[in-house]
Amino acid sequence: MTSEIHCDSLWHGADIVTMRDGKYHIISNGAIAVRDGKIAWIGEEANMPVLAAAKTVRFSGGILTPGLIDCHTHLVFGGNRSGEFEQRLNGVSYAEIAAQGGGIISTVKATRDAEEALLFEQAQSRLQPLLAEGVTCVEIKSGYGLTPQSELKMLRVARQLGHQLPVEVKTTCLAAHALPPEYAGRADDYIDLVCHTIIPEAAAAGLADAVDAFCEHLAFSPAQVERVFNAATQAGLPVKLHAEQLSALGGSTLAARHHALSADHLEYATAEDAAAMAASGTVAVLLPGAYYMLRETQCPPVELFREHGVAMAIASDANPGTSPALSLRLMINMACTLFRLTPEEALAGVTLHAAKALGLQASHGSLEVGKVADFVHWPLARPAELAYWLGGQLPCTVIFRGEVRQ
Ligand code: DI6
Ligand code: FE
Repeated sequence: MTSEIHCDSLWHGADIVTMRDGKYHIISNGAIAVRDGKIAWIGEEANMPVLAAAKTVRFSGGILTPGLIDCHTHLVFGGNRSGEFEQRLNGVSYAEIAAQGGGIISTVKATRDAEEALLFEQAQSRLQPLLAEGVTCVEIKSGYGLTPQSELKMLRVARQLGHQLPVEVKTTCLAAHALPPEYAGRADDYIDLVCHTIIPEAAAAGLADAVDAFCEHLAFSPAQVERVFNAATQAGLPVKLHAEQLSALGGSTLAARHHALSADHLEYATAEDAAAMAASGTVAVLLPGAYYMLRETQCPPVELFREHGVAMAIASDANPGTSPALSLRLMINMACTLFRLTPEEALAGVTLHAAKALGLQASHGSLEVGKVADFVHWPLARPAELAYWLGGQLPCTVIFRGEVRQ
């Protein structure tokens, strides 16, 4: 006797790029059955069991991929720095701009001054283009408030975006992003504030899913980052780190020692860092937008990450200073052209490996039974097209938690 499987919806008529194990693993003429927002069955349509589906959607060809995941953004901020971008291209030096109160501190000032509602509205307008190109999950960091009050304000805005828009949002407390001007010359005192007040308050309010820091000569030292990590662990939060972006300080090895979900940027990472990250399962998040905007010349050591078996993710790093990027698909292209990832590696970088960088690999990032039914239909011949087309808007249908997203 055949037992019918009951489900809410059935999707078929396309090839499925599952991204299981971070590989394409294509199912030709596939079908996906969804129940309670999760994948109840997936496989070749020809092998489908008897299904009673409340709704059936038939695509005429094309491919289905997991929903795209942007695992590193700073989407919430006040103002923007297009004026500085223009000044620099007109020959004004970075030091002169900084002396006029420009750079990251100008974003801190604009973010502190902005009402929560305005921050929400502006972040939403930057998030929309990401959603339109198939993003179903996004991480958003604080880090432009740098006071308990304004860091929590940024995190509340990030949470609200997740509550009001059809997208999964993970929030990260990046209070240790830059030294606020009122703490000039007293970095350790500011780290005290981060460890004793900002992180515990963000954690107690349920506003942070992780803690991040910026480990660099112009930001915080490995010793200061270690204090931040210890505070995060005490608050029960996993850690991540901006590491080895401009110089090799061993931040990624430090992150690995603290079982970090990810170390991000990594242009200057070494073989030792790669080995440490492999041992701890720390994901290497590569950010080609920042590399491009800063006209960096040293690429992250992709070959070392491959050799050591470090999972690589790709993200937008959307921020007003070094990566005003509003397209994750453009980042996929740049990861291939600038960093020499294969299109398959780059797609894994915005699906399974991005999920892993957020601690979500058990529920997101690939199309498998039991995972959340977040997927995208693209009227494309093969997944490499996602890496190939440069800019523009590819048509797509986004299915979020088992429902078509309008
Ligand atoms: N790395 C960066 O490149 C940015 N932050 C970071 O941690 C810079 C952010 C900014 O300039 O606003
Ligand atoms: Fe960043």
